Amino acid sequence: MIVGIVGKPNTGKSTFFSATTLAPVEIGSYPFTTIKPNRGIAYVRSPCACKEFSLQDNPVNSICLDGIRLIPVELIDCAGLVPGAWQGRGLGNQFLDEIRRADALIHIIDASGATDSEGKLCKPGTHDPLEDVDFLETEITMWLAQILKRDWSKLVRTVESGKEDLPSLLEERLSGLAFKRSQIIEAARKTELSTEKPASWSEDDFIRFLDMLRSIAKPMLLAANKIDIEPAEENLERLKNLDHIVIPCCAEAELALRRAAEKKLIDYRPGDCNFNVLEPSKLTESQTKALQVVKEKVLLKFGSSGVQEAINMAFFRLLNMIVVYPVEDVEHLSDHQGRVLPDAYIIPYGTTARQFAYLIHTELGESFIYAVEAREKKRIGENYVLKDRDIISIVSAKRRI
Ligand SMILES: Nc1nc2c(ncn2[C@@H]2O[C@H](COP(=O)(O)OP(=O)(O)OP(=O)(O)O)[C@@H](O)[C@H]2O)c(=O)[nH]1
Ligand SMILES: [Mg+2]
Repeated sequence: MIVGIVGKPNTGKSTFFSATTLAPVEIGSYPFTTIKPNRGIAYVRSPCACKEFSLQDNPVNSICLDGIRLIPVELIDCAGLVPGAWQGRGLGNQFLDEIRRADALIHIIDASGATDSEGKLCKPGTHDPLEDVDFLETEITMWLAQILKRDWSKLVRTVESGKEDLPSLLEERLSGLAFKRSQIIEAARKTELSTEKPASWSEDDFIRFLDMLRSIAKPMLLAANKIDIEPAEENLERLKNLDHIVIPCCAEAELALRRAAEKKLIDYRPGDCNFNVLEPSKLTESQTKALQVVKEKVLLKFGSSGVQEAINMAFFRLLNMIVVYPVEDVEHLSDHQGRVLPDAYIIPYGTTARQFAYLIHTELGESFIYAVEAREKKRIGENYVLKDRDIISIVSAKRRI
């Protein structure tokens, strides 16, 4: 699963991306700093099972920092999108193409209203960030409409002649966008449109359907960035009235904290609500001051910089994913080499024990016999639906993991 970082230019997308991936990407206070998308690895944060069992773990596919498990996930930092992009304005369709592969979107908003609709700097508070929410959604929907419009009447004729059904045709036509048949059916159901009679859809119905499909297949949350600049807090309250998850965010603060932690100047883990200065003598006066401002204006006020929370929300809430630990030995929670809780997988909720076995290794899925849930030491069958933070051992005809 991949999450796209999207929004109009100059809102802090690359700052957000860099803060979470620690990738050195270009950041600038002007529109279209990013032209080619950046791809990178960020981490979701989950309480590690090692703490619950008072064990010293040996993480392999993920990281454990003092009982907090950080599990790698993929992010794309997209180029900025301006109104009319679907008609080719700004970087136009190139941007829209980048979100094809994204399963969910984090919309970075300049909550301080210090950038206009094209991303040019303006006096804080002069642009209304609520407009940006509407515009981005419209752009994506209109882009979809444009893709489909070209051969819509042909699709309609094929459906009405009874040769093929609309969900299958649309899934095929939109395959590059990773839309699932079930999502297409859900969008039609929620908009009360008949997939058997698309000829009866008005132009308005067509757009309503695509707008619903977009919200189902590319779910989005809002990161109210630049929360450190007045009047972002006021706008945050207004953004919360919209029908979205909204997270106050200061990407710049997170970037400064992560960089200071990397240099071992402070003790800080992504998502923490505070930090400790480790080596006060190594900090310059202005660094100390800047960190103090971050602490007072962001961390203590909002509980975190919001960056990690946005990543977690995107994977755990928008994409409904869970964390599962595969082990071999349910007594010691270790693998065949004796490594304790080596791996943590992030997988969609609804995954069964057998499907999980397939995810680890095809052979393990094929020769699956049963699994054991480590907390209760209970035997579970192939259709057991895994829960968040389950620790399971899979017993197969060939080997045990
Ligand atoms: N005050 C403040 N400034 C921020 C914050 N996040 C980013 N910025 C600044 O906003 C400007 C734009 O940052 P970028 O990360 O390049 O923005 P972008 O959205 O990637 O821009 P494009 O690539 O042009 O679309 C830079 O000057 C950043 O330092 C924040 O949380 N607070
Ligand atoms: Mg950028």
